[in-house]
Amino acid sequence: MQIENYISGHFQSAINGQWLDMYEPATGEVYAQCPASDMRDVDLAVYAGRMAFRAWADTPAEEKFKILNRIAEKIDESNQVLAEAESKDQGKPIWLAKNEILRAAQNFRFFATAAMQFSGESHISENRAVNYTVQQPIGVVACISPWNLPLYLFTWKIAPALASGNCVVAKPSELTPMTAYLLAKICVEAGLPPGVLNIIHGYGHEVGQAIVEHKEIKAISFTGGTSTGAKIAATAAPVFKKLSLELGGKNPNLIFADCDLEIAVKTTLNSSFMNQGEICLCGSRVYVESSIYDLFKEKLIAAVAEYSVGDPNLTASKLGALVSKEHMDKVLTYIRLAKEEGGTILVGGEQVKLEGRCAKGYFVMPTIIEGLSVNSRCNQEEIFGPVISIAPFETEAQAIELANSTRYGLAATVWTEHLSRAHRVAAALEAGIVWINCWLMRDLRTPFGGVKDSGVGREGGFEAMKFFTEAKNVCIKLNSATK
Ligand code: TXE
Repeated sequence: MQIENYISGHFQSAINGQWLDMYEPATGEVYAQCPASDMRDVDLAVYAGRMAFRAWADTPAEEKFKILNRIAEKIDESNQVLAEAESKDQGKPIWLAKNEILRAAQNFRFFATAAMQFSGESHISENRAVNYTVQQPIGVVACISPWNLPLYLFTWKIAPALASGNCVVAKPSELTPMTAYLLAKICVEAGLPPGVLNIIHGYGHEVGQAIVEHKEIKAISFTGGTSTGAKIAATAAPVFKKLSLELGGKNPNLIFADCDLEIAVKTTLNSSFMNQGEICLCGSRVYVESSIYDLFKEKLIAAVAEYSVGDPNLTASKLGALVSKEHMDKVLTYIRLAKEEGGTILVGGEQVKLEGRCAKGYFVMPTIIEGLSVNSRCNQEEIFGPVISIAPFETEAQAIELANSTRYGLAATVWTEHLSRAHRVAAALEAGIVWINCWLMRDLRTPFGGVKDSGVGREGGFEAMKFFTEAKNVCIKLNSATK
């Protein structure tokens, strides 16, 4: 099976006729191909966006709402098909994919409404002038997304870009292009005008780089690795393109002795290992107040035993396959490094060899490592797999210091029933998102993004609508009373 680029409302292969193989992580087999596009396909897509821009920008907000909401409805109608495709392409369990596809529809529904709510401001200057701010769409913008939550993160960028009146050139990860291709088909069915959204496939360092370099693309919304984000910034900054960079994380999970222990253990299991640990918001460094350290550790280890790794098609599988052989090898290398750095593997630490159709799949046990120093590479670098480190802390101050001890600052989780402590710790943490007594609770109106090496800018709600528009202030002088 060969999937195609979606440009100007049509499906077509790359101009160069090149293809790249798509693997099913659960079986290690090639199951399809996607275009290996290059600069020429980007030129076509940008031209299509330019041709469609004025009509789309001028489309009344209610009409934009109807089309974007229709896309949301069609995503919901295709939930099972999209979930199976996502699971096959990325390796995650189907039950988890179904939830993510639900959230992809919510992205389109949420920003469909934003199209009708988003507006500018006005300022009256002491009766001498009226100022009004217009949020004008930028034109043709780029959305580049990663392989961990493919359709969810793809729609998270595309929906606000379209709702704010832009035309889009979008590139999913070459590791997980399938649901982006299926979304293109849904957009045709929903009546999205040709050229408003253009989806091109291919390698990041080729067609991704070509998108970033294209002189007509004035804003780039990117989610992916910190090193890639730096490369994109180096290309885009000298030509003053707007950048939204959602990058890596190494998120702390602080467990205080006064927490609700059962809930903290149960949620920590998910925040540590959900989606095979391939979520930038996962809490990969667990710090526990020393008075409950042994008890918490014992309960967490016991709970991990229930967290089965298996065929993503099976409902019983909590964890599926990692996204690629290269990524599995990277994660296993970090586990070996952890031992060299003095860590002790409390549970897991091995590749999982399954039988039958998954015998050649990329599976790794959920792994808990104890005894790593705060500055060890395994505590400083994003592993992005089902691997966490655990360690005790003595005081609140020490917990905060440990939490803030990496180059990243994306998210943090705090478990305490002490109200003042919750606010105090949240204020002190270097993170863009802090969850107290919960994890991954998401309100799409809230700002989403990190500090330090976790990125630049915020997505979500009107933050996203502002990113994809330029604010213009118009100041009208009021004539004096005599005229
Ligand atoms: O990201 P990449 P990957 C982290 C995690 C993971 C690492 C690499 O540590 O191991 O990033 O993951 C495109 N110009 N996160 O390989 O390489 C690429 O084709 C333009 C955290 O997915 O950054 C893909 O579409 N585009 C992250 C997208 O960028 C380029 C989630 C992401 O690829 C490009 C995923 C270039 N030069 C990974 N090079 C999070 N914060 O959620 C690549 N791309």
